[in-house]
Amino acid sequence: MNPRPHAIDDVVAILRNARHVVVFTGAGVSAESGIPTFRDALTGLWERFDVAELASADGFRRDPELVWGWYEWRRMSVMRAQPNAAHRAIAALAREVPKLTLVTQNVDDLHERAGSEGALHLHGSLFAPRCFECGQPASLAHLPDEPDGGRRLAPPRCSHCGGALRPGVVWFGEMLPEDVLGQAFEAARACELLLSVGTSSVVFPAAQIPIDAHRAGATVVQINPNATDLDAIADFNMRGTAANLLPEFVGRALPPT
Ligand code: BV8
Ligand code: ZN
Repeated sequence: MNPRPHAIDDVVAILRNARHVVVFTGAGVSAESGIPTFRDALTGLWERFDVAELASADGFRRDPELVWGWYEWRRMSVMRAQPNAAHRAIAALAREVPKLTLVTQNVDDLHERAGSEGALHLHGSLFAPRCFECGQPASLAHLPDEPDGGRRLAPPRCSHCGGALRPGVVWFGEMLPEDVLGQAFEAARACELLLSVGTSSVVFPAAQIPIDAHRAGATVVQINPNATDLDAIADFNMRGTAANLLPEFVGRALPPT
């Protein structure tokens, strides 16, 4: 269902007058680049595992080759994907509004490849592995090895201590990077408008960002084809996809080039 036309006009008017806009993204913003969202990613070969088996330190300790293989498969699919119109619209918006803070739960680099700078990655990145033992950052072979057979892949070894490398993401049960999370909450409490794009709003503390923006008096606009827990507090719930709706907002809010 397309959002009510006047609702888009209202949001465009707010966007035009906002001094500080926060854009808060989840896996849905990369869906139209062909990247499965977090729950979709647990399909196919991995459908018999639950998230705790793959996206947790215990899961990695239990089976490092399964977990490393899953993340390398995801990194490979990101490297083969392209940013979509939603990523590009967010990058264009940042060039036009006085201040834009991009806060993402995503671990892909599609915002950066679309031209966004300084994105706050609450849950880390597929492109910043580190040693599971000593924490030493490591670099990865440009293209991952093709995970063999059932997608199992032995993690490379740390050059410093010989420990296994782990993905540079925040797993369930792990703390988010404190400085990044602090900056995200600060922006949420200072902005006039927060656009929540493509997130199920179920994972905390990230899901607290739009709630704090709302409590601080910001207008909260949600873009998602489905209902989420954020529906209850969003001022506008736009039922649609990121690559369709964001370019429309941005196109109407920005002066014609
Ligand atoms: C922590 C990186 C504390 C890894 C991820 C109860 C209350 C509060 C907390 C908890 C609680 N119970 C458990 C917890 C803790 C837990 C949590 O929140 N669990 C949830 C399940 C309840 N949180 C944690 O563990 C966090 N750490 O709390 O530490 C602590 C305290 C003491 C000591 C130590 C620690 C850490 C959470 C981070 C986990 N890592 N990602 C990786 O990527 O592998 S989270 C991961 O799942 C994603 O990053 C994403 O944020 C989240 C949800 O995944 P998805 O649903 O796929 O993605 P998304 O949410 O973005 O949803 C997709 C949406 O897009 C859908 O709504 C869909 O409709 C929409 N969509 C689809 N297509 C489109 C679209 N939208 C627009 N356009 C489209 N085309
Ligand atoms: Zn090490």
